[in-house]
Parts: sequence; structure tokens; C-alpha cells
Amino acid sequence: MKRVAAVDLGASSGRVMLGDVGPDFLQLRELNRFWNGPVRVHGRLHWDILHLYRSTLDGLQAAGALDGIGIDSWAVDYGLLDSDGRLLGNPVHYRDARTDGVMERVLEEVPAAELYAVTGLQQLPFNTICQLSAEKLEQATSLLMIPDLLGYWLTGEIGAERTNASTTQLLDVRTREWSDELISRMGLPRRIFPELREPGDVIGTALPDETGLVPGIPVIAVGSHDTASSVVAVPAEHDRFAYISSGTWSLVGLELDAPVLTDEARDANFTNEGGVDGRIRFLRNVMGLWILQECQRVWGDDDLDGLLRDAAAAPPFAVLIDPDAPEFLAPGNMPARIDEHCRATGQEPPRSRGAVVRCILESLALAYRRTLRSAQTIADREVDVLHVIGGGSQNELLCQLTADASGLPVLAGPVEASALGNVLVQARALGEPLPDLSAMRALVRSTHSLRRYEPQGKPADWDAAESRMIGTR
Ligand code: LFR
Repeated sequence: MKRVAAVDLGASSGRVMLGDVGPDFLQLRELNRFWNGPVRVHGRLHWDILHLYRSTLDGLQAAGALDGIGIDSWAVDYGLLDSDGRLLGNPVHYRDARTDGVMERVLEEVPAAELYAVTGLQQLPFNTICQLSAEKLEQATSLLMIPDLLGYWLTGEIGAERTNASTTQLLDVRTREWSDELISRMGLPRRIFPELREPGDVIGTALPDETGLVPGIPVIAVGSHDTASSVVAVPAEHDRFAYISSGTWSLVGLELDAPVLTDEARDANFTNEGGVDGRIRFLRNVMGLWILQECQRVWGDDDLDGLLRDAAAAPPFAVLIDPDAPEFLAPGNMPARIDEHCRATGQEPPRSRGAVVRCILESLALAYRRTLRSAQTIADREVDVLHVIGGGSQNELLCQLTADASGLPVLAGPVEASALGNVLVQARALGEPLPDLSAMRALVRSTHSLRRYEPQGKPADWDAAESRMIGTR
């Protein structure tokens, strides 16, 4: 039996979870949960990285003795260190406007086809490559992705874990090494890209004086991209599955053994992110519950259950939006943006909160349907079950609409998929007999109950809705 802590930082909340893992045992207990989100200072959106670190330490200190600590977080963002190993400025939030228009400049340096051939990554305006192009790097000696930065503060060791490094758009998807050629063509200093590490590598030992933790706890690299960790915990029984890692974002796709780098994959903006055990996460970012979260923030309404009840009672297919439209990316007045989007597409804006929520969820379900269909065609892989994991798996209305829209049975759960993937990879590194992903997934299956949603309603209604929906980016 191993006793490990998972630090799992999402865009809207962070948590430290205690994981007990044994041959037939897998259990999580929450040690600390804390707010996370953008902090605007002089017009720039930042992460409050010291609050995240402090809250992480609070959780870890509460755990006492541990066999290991693993850290995962959202991707693409980073901290820069100076030559004394100190943080140069507060990490900037990927939704900040500093990358507006930068992608176009990047593509002038390296045409899209070449960039895709090397990295296999979807074109998103906030990829690290774009952020670095909007950054002053003269004083920087190291770039550390968020989990690597916290790992460095805990242990003093510098490095770059591969699954998260794969989201920078500067890693070669085939060799899984930094692409020196891209780095040089982008005019970026090679010195800032640290040595790569693999999920399961020991980063170092947590420094007791610095951290207040019990001496001798190893900090272990996991799938440090939260989506990589959550895909580890997909409780799949066979290969014919698709997944939606559902939270602030909906990451919709397949797990593959090798990247798909065809023109078709690039045109459909599919990404080939690095997974644990060298797998490929062939997926697309769909805007996700972010739009709903922002509506709730603007309304000052945290009664999600009430909103979902109203949405369930609202008339179906009244209005549809393209959730991937760029105007939904930045924080702001989402209900007003939805109204504007509706007017611009010749639709009467929704009149009640329930109708707005219905519109968001149906539009997400349609985006999932389209993404799942093209993933199967492009990767030439048929699926017969859709796993929905992460916080969004608790949203019953969304799960049902997802089953209806996709025509696939949905298996919902586990909720804490990233934390589970995190503790499983640690447990294996510490010697628990979990030889491969199937063993880890079998353990999740036997210890967590899933909820099944069968497709209902008329498929023709969804066909009609899809033909009404305008294109995606
Ligand atoms: C999900 C996630 C996505 C990534 C986005 C931004 O939490 O990590 O995979 O595209 O956040 O980093």
C-alpha cells in the first residue's frame, strides 16, 4: 500500500488529495481545496502563483508522512527563472490578451503545415510558443511549466515533464525532444528549455526546511498536464473508447499509439498531445463549462443545480451558439456575448437563465458530436463507448445531451480523474504492481462507480440542429 499526495491544479480550483493505493485499493481524500482563477493587475491577467504554492503546502503539511508527491496542472503556462533561480514576474494567464494577433506572427515565421508536421499540435492562440513570442526573455535562464515550477520550489530541481512540455508547441512529437530547429527559427533562447523528464521519474526530495514537510518525501513526476493524468484514469475496458475530460475545458478525443499528422487532422485542428507511457492524446479543445462558469460569475448565481433544473425544463434547440467562437475565450460578460452571438447569427437571444444554460449545454453537446465524429474518421478508429471524466461528469443534463447528440452510451466518472491518474503513476513509480495503463484503468473501474447514460430522443433532431450550427474555428 502506498500513501501519496496529488496536487491537482485546475483553472478554477486547486486541490491536494491524499491517495491510498494498493493491489485492490484506490481511494482519495481531500486535504485542501482552494480557489484559483485569473487576477487582473494593470490590465494583465495573472495566476496567483504564491497563493497556489501556499495552499499546496497547507495541504501537504496536513498529510504528514507520505511516500510521494505528484503535481499536475493546466497546460501551456509557465514561470521564468533568472540566473539566481528566482521567479521573473508572476506567471501570466493563458486567457490574457497579450497573445492577441501573435499566432499570425508565429505562422509567418513557421508556416502552419511545418509547425504541425513537427509538433502535431492544434493551433490555439495561447500555446506557449505564442506566449513566448510576446515575452521579454533577455534575463530568463529557465522556463518552467507550472507543475515543474512548483516541483522546483519543493525540491530545488529543474526539469520539464514531457506531457506538459508537449503543449508548448516546441516539442517534436516524434522524437519527444525539444525541437531545436523550431526554437531557433522562433528566435527563442535554447538555454531556457530544461532537460525533459518522464512521468514516473523522481524529481527530487522535498526540502524539509524550505517546505515544512516531513523530511525525505520524494516528489515524483506524473503526467503533469492535468489532461494527461485524467486520461490515465479513464476506466476503459478496451481500445474502442473516446473520452471527454470535462471541466473548464472539454478535451474531446481518442487515445492513440502514434500521432496523426495528416492535412485532414491539421485542418480539423486536432492536437497530438503527449500522454503517459508514450501514448498520444488525439483531441480537440472544446470551450467547455467555462462559458457557463462565466455566466454564473456575472449573474452572481452559484446554484448550479437550480440552473440545470431550469435548463432541463427549457424548450430544446431554441438557440445554438458555436462554443469555440473566439469571443468566448476571454473572461467577461458571457451572457451579453451570447446575446450578441445570437443576434449576429440571426437568432432571438435566450430570455431566461434556464434558456441560456440550455443553449450552452446543447451547443457543447453538438460540438462534442462533431469532434467525436471527425476524430474517428481522421484517426480511422471506431468507438462504441464515450467516457466522460472530471468535474463535468457530474452534470447529468450535459451527460444525457452528450449521449443523445453523439449516439454513444456515455459512462460518467470518475470525477477526480486527474488526481487519480496522478496517484496511480506515483504508485507505480514506487513499486505497486500496476504494469500498464490497462492495469491502472482496471483498478479505477473496480473501485469507482460509473453512471451510464443511453442515447435517447430522435437522432434526426440533432442532425437538424447540427445543420443550423455555424462552423467552428
Ligand atoms: C485543461 C487544460 C487543457 C489545456 C488548457 C489550457 O485543464 O489543461 O488541456 O488546453 O487547460 O492549459
